[in-house]
Amino acid sequence: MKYIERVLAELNKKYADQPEFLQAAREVLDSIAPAVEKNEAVYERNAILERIVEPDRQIQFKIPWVDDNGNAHVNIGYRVQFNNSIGPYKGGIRLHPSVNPSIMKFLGFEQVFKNSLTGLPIGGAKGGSDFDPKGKSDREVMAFCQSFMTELYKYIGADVDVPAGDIGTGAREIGYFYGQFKRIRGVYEGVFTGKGLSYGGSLARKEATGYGLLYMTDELMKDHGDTLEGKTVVISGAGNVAIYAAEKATQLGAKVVTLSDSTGWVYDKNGIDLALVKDIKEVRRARISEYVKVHTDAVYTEGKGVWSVPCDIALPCATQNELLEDDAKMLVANGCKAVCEGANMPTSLEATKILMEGGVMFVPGKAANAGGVATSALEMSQNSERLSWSFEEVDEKLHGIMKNIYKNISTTAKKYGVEGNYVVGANIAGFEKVVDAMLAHGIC
Ligand code: NDP
Ligand code: 2IT
Repeated sequence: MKYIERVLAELNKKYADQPEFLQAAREVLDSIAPAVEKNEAVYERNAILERIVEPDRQIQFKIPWVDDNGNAHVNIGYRVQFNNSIGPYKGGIRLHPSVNPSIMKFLGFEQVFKNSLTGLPIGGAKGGSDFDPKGKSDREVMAFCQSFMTELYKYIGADVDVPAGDIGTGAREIGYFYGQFKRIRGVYEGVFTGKGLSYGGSLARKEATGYGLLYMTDELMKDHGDTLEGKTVVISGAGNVAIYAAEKATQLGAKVVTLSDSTGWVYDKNGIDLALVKDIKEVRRARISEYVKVHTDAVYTEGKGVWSVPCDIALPCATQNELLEDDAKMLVANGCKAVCEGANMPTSLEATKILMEGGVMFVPGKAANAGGVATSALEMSQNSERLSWSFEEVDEKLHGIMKNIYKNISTTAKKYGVEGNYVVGANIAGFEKVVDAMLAHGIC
């Protein structure tokens, strides 16, 4: 595969300082080899790979804001508009101190393939800032969000680029972003998704990523003659994705025994009490350690550790590279049957290899967590027709979309002779649709 190797070598040289982006690019390029091979001459002549790994544009800007003591601060804001071949740019806004150009680019790149897999007309983008909402007052978060949008509004629009939530960006932040956009632009349009229900949000968007992850896991189990009923599930994270993954897993008859945050993790052998977690995380914005103050027989441990708990199914739902080689070895040794990624790229390349070689079924994030952005696209549709669908209607569509994604990635894997390899299936299926549009559009 000379073409892929050349493009990867060039990327490694050009972006040596962007490890997360290189990791995401390597995973995709390595696994699409059988599809590229079939069309190598056409792809190479049209520089398809060189064009697909380079964002259309990357915007970086200054975000000055004032804290409650009157002191000014400056954060960096980003929007990476990666590829709009199949629809307007679409992807979340991450607010976390670790945000940098490499993380923005890896997330934007993944989003291109994920959005393609949803079957809906959305291109790929990502944005964010190194601002940390943790420990800030509501007024400070508002000041930051207004300053962020005062720059970003120039580059987005309902038919141009539609941001949404991600780590650190929830209902509160989206409200402030949307309010400032409306104030500056003077238009009321579906420029954001994940909006509140009173101003154009969609029912079931809050639940969509976690629910979608479980619809995918359910399809996977059923396809292998099994169910979620009675299974022990280990989940990392305690945010939007983790909470609603735990909720749907419980509804489908499984028992979720762990959740975590960046400080530590809880193990509750009786099954996680989700009403309590929602109160701790969604209402009080507190640490997961609060859990054991109520459930004194549950165990709280500082640091990482959820993957050491024996389980049937593991769902990483916190952040990138949170499931590494040793974790994968423990999961295999403990007889874990499936790992489905709720987060974006939570499993390192080495860990993925260990899991797959160890017989663990593995569904990558771009397929498994696509329910969030798919429901965002449903929110865009509702905004366009100025109607709101019922929870059941949206949830049913989400369920159908996740079933289709599973079918698509499993038949694609089969078609290329690697049955059960959902990494290859997802990457090729996502890639082929985008490339088809890129070829149709000419060199642009
Ligand atoms: P939230 O901010 O709601 O929750 C994130 C959770 O992960 C928190 O419990 C947080 O702990 C933990 N976490 C975040 N960063 C780290 C870190 N560096 N180390 C350890 N723990 C960490 O985010 P979401 O639930 O929305 O997102 C979780 C993942 O899912 C991300 O990878 C995101 O990109 C992905 N995703 C999100 C979608 C969505 O619709 N929201 C859609 C598809 C994917 P703490 O609070 O202590 O920081
Ligand atoms: O990673 C993701 O898919 C998201 N954070 C959701 C993006 C969206 O536009 O809903």
